[in-house]
Amino acid sequence: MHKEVSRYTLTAALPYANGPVHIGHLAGVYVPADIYARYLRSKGKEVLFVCGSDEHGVPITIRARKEGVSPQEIVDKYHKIIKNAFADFGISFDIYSRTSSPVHADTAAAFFKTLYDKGEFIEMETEQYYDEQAGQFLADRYITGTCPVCGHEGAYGDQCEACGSSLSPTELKNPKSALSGSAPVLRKTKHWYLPLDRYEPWLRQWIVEGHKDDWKANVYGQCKSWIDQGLQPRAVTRDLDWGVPVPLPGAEGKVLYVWFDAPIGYISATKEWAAARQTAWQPWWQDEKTSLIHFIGKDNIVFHCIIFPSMLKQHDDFILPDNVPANEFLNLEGDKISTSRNWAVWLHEYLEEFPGKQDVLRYVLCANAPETKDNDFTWKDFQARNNNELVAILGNFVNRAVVLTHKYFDGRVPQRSALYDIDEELIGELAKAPDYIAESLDKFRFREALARYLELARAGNKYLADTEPWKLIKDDKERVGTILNLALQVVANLAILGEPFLPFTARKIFAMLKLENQGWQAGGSIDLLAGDQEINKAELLFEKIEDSVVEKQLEKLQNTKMENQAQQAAPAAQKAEISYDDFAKLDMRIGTIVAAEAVPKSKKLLKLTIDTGIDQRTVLSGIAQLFSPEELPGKQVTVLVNLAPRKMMGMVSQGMVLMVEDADGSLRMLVPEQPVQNGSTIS
Ligand code: B3M
Ligand code: ZN
Repeated sequence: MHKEVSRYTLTAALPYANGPVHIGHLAGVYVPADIYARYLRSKGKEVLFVCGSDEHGVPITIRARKEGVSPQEIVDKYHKIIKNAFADFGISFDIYSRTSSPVHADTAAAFFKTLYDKGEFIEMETEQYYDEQAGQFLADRYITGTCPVCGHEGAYGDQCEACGSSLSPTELKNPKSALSGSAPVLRKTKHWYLPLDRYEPWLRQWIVEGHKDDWKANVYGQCKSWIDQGLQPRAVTRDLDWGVPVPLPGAEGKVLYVWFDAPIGYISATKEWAAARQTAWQPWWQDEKTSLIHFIGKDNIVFHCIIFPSMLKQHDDFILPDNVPANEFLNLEGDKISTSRNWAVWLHEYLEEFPGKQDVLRYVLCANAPETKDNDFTWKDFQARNNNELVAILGNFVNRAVVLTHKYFDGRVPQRSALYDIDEELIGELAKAPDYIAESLDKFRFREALARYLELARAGNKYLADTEPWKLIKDDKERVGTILNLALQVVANLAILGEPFLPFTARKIFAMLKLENQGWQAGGSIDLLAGDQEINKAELLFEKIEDSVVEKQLEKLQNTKMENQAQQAAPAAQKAEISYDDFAKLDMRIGTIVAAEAVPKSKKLLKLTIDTGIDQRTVLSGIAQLFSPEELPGKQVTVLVNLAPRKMMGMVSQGMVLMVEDADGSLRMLVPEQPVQNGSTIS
């Protein structure tokens, strides 16, 4: 980005108010966004950091149905929980708003109306599924049926979770409404579409050519492939009774599509913030010198990089995002985080179990952030990072410097005298630290920034270990004074430079040193603390986490797993009887996987080449979540070899790998207990 920037508008994805937030949210979006916001503020930049609850859309109505309450009750409940959790973790939003607010309804409706009046929308009448018993049109998620690709019976109107194919509701076989269970009928309905196809040349120029070098590779790659595949008009309205009403005559019963209104929520939140301060909101969204940056998870890329910018562009008086540093996903103990399976570490629960340890979680999530690929959170790693890094390096160093100052100098910062080489080395390292860390932050490389920050604490720790002031104190108090002076200056720097990452810890260090945060630019200095200045007693920053604590957390997860299994419906009922001849028609054999590769655009499928003993053939199998392609060659599997070839994702699958479905829905491969010759039959 080469433009002159005089202020920053930072947005963090608006979480759906349909459940509490967990570590995946924090690691993917809110911790990096908060670090960035704090960093810019520390640099003296003008920053507005906005967020709020996303309270519209089908995710909310589905949750309400599940809990048997109204959508309003759902969003009221979760808005409060989410807002508190963010505040508890020090996520420093300037405003945390909500999309059910009146200012948002007005802002979103006006935005729609402006585009409508400019003739930007296409009006189209299509046929959509309608539930006659429930008396309403059905959102994609409210329709289930048999997947046309893999035959899975519980596929949704927008996606089959078994094979990963993205679907449209009319492709489902035997569609059923989730509202009443009845078969839906097709009815005509009118909607407004944003003609993304028309914006393609502009999008190509703006993103593909314009942001090749400054957007993260994962973000740029996704955008480019969307654009290369050709964009389609997108409906921006829905037949639903929950949302912002479409502000047109004759549009009763229609609301704005949640992905149309939600990003406008960033603007509404800004308006609300500005109104409360009686200042203007416009500079934050309409001044070319404002840098707009969206922090999101990877599943929101298309909305923030293609659809919302197109809306802003057509509105014609808004700035566009300079960057959209989206992250990948965080897993938990090797398994995808899932709200419905309660496979998560919930923020409010963490705080109950680890009171006062917000920074430990912030630290671990940043150190492990899924920046370039999906990553795994494990309790063992949490413990190791706490014990080996926060306690042993950062905490230990700060503690030693402060304790020794009290022991030898009555709690006053000693004066410095002659400097030795080892001192100059430390000073050199300190001097470069602010730019060194900033270089990573400016590129949204938060893990790297944190590692560089820890290097400074490590250098301080090593400095004390090498100079051994406790051995010198008897003979050379003056030298010890120099050492502790420098050590304390490093401690002060650790507070300044650590504040974006570890705000609670930084506050404690500032209090110990009786120091104000003078901001990032003051970093690198060895004159933050004046000689003879009094400091407070050492306060414990971090404490060791014992094995028993980690084991308790693992046990909790294990219980979740077992509860999930117990909750699963009873084993499926026995199917209709068949004759032996029916069975004998199945040609099932053991084969060996000779090659495996990912299938582009499918999260579930892998393309396997299997030696069946009869031939080598291609079989597409929905096991991508279970295995990476590298670990498969050489494994034996059971294959139904005489299943009619089927086309999936543009390839032909000649057979089916047999799988076992566990009670919790997880899949296992069915393999012989000992290797057998390829082609061996099952009977
Ligand atoms: N609520 C989706 C999500 O939580 C959506 C983000 C809106 S950002 C404008 O992943
Ligand atoms: Zn399927």
